[in-house]
Amino acid sequence: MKERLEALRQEALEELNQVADPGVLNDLRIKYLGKKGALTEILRGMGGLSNEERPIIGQVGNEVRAAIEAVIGEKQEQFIRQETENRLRAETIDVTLPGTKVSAGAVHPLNKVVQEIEDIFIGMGYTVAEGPEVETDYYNFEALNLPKNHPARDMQDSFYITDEILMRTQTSPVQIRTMKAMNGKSPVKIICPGKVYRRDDDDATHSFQFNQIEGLVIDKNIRMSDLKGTLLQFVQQIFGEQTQIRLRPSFFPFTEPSAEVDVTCVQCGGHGCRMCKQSGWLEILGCGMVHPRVLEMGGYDPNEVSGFAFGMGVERIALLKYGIDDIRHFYTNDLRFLSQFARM
Ligand code: 2NL
Repeated sequence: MKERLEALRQEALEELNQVADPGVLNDLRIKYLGKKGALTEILRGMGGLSNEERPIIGQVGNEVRAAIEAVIGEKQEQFIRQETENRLRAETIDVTLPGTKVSAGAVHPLNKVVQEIEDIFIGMGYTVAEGPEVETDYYNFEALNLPKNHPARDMQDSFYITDEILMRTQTSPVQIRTMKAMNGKSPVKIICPGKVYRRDDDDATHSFQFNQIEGLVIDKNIRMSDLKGTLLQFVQQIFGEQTQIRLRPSFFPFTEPSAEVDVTCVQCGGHGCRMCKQSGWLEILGCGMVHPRVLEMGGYDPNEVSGFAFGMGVERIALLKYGIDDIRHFYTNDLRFLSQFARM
């Protein structure tokens, strides 16, 4: 029996030493040490041994078991080490490789200027108001003191959808809507940014669709000097505090009196250069005191309150601010152009 045990130890150790797979190792463990394994099988014969022989054979049996278990334990540890090593090797990353470039978008320069203008007026207590781009003839013209057949309606050829519905030609209808919604309450202090539409042939300075910002203030005792002070504040914030303004008499059907506003040239500061055609001045917006008939149509009593209004083209402000020579750059989405504004 002792010989059988020694032979089993020999056979088991030889076989175990060749194992290269954890699954096979487990099979061998069952084969030699399992409940129905070879070792148990041999030891089952111990019942027929004498009292002297039994402890000796029992000890040999335990030694054989211990020897086999030791080899299995070693093998198991070796497999775990091997597996960890393999995994680490597979997961190795080269931290010196260059990363993947992520290209981030940026706010469009036109929207940037809109946001900047909004911020300036919000800082002066204004609220931003928006409204529909498809308008009725009434809100776009009639309520602005431009009755049908008024010659000024030819000033801006419009995109009509029906006889009564058109693409708005300015953001003023938003202001009329706001006035009506206020039910005669004052003060009104709003700016209205948005897209407007005119039947122009596109060129370096014209587009059939462009962005406008209009402003409207209504309250008791609003005077032309309030308008002038507000505009001076505005231009000094957007173009720099050295900027000055001048008002030239003009005409709009919805304001009386009306004025055109020039700023000292952003390029030469007023000395005269190519940009300002040697005049030292650049026209940037139109404005005036709200016409009494417009106040009335908006639900206000012109004997109680007065107001001022102004309107500017965002593209023109952006052209001047950034020294761009063609508004078509704003619409063609060339990244070589747009990316220049990403970090400004
Ligand atoms: C320009 C001139 C202007 C207004 C817009 C306005 C609006 C209401 C009442 C009175 Cl509700 N006026 N808007 C006034 C003067 C000029 O725009 O050249 N825009 C590009």
